[in-house]
Amino acid sequence: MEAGGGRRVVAVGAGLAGLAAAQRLRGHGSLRVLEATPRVGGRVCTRPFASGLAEMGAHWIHGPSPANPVFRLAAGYGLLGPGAAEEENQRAETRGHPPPPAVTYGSGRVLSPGAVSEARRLFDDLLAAACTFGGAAELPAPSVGQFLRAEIARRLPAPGGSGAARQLQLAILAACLKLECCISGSHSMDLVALEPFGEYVSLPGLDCTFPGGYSSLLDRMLSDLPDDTVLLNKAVRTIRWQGSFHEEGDEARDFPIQVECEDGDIFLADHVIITVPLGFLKKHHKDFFQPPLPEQKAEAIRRLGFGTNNKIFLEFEQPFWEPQQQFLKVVWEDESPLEEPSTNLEANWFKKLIGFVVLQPPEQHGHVLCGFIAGKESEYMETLSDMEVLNTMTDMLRTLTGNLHLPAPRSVLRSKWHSAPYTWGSYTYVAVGSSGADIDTLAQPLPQDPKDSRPLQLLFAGEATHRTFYSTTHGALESGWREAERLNELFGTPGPAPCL
Ligand code: 6YU
Repeated sequence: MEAGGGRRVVAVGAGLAGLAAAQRLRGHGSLRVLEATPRVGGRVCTRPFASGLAEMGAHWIHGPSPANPVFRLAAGYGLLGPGAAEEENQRAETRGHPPPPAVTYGSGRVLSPGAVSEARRLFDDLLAAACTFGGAAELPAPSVGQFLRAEIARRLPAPGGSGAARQLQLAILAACLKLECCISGSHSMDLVALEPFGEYVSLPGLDCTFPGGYSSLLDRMLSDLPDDTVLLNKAVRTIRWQGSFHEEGDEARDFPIQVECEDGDIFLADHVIITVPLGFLKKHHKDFFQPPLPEQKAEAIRRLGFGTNNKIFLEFEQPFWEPQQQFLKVVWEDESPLEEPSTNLEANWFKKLIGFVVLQPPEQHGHVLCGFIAGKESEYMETLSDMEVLNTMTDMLRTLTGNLHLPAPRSVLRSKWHSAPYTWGSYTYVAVGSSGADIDTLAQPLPQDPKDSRPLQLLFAGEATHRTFYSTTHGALESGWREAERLNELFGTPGPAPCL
């Protein structure tokens, strides 16, 4: 049986959005999900490392609470640890930051927790203020970064008394800005638009991880699909739409869409759900679609931001941190958000690293730190060898801890999302010059005319198409369900019961 009484559906990409769409269209026999790489999951990618697992992409369920579809699905599958089920955890408002306890290293010493939390409180207040400009007639600055820096200059005027205390506050605020770059996946917060910044919705709940790895969710979703639904190593080269492509055989007929793969395979379809990352669309949309996308959609693709956030995992023989410490933060004491950052990537790339999450529990993972680094420095890191990264991390940690004999890590593993040819970056942000409306435009199906006799030829899903949950797994999941439901409605067939 073919989808919706003979209609044929292809989904491009088997990340969360692609598998979510397949999940909701399940039962429609002709559905095919074409995935370029040898595995499902896309930016959800769990790898073995040390004695445990390393998440190369998505790490946490951000806001694990009933409003989060990833949380509901994972909990329904029984994939979460006992902590995640506690109602107290589900109510916590953390805005996505890893919880304390943390230690903050300055340049060769541990910084006073009081000084760190004073600066952090100021930053959190400013960040909350940055979320209040939705629909404002006049903006104090075009970008989040410019707004924050102007406010920092206003709140911390040039010193009368203790210049050293002010410099420390500025250095901590510079580190807060770098953390925000990782969260937004942008090189600088000066690239992130101020007006729509508050549109992103943070769900309540203490961020949690998957004890069996994030990929356990994708594996589970895949196992629910009929065999042969997902075809791996099947990179799509061109999608020809608004055409008339004839198929011979018992039920010979014309299809409006021809999907051509890099290996020469051809799939004819009535509907294609495109879930490739925005980074891929930015690079390839002109040749990927024939005819090309309407100008409005192409503009949205150009305007929206897609930056890099990478991880560096370091395995140690023995921990140099205390057992209760879960986050090692980094502050370079001579830095300030009021000065231009260094552009010498070769000499200073490592200074963009915000710190390390300690993978828990050590009985499962060994003694492993997971560092986060965003932006051009992160992209430069991808060009280095493992040994160069390991040596730089060792030198950096020796400088930060003041222990020149700190043993080097035993091994290193890092992500390289910027050079991944089917991703080209990490996740979406709303860049200066774009707005939430661009996300909606990207999400609109084609052809635009709802009265077209062959409607919903191209449908668009993926995290970049979710106006309030962009950049997250729950945004990706919900977008896949959304586009499947759009087709189910057209077919007049309800999808399978939603998973919880
Ligand atoms: C989250 C988190 N997280 C860290 C890092 C990264 C991401 N995210 P996919 O790319 O998965 O699938 C598309 C598929 O298409 C893929 O398999 C391709 O191979 C395939 N494809 C491409 N071209 C093709 C072709 N031509 N033919 C066939 N196939 C093709 N999200 O919830 N928690 O902790 C993190 C993190 C390093 C890289 C993350 C996190 C983002 C998610 O991973 C991501 O959104 C989804 O997996 C995407 O799924 P998809 O299906 O759309 O695409 C105010 C404000 C702030 C806004 N940001 C705040 C939130 C911060 C986000 N959190 C990030 C933090 C971490 C650590």
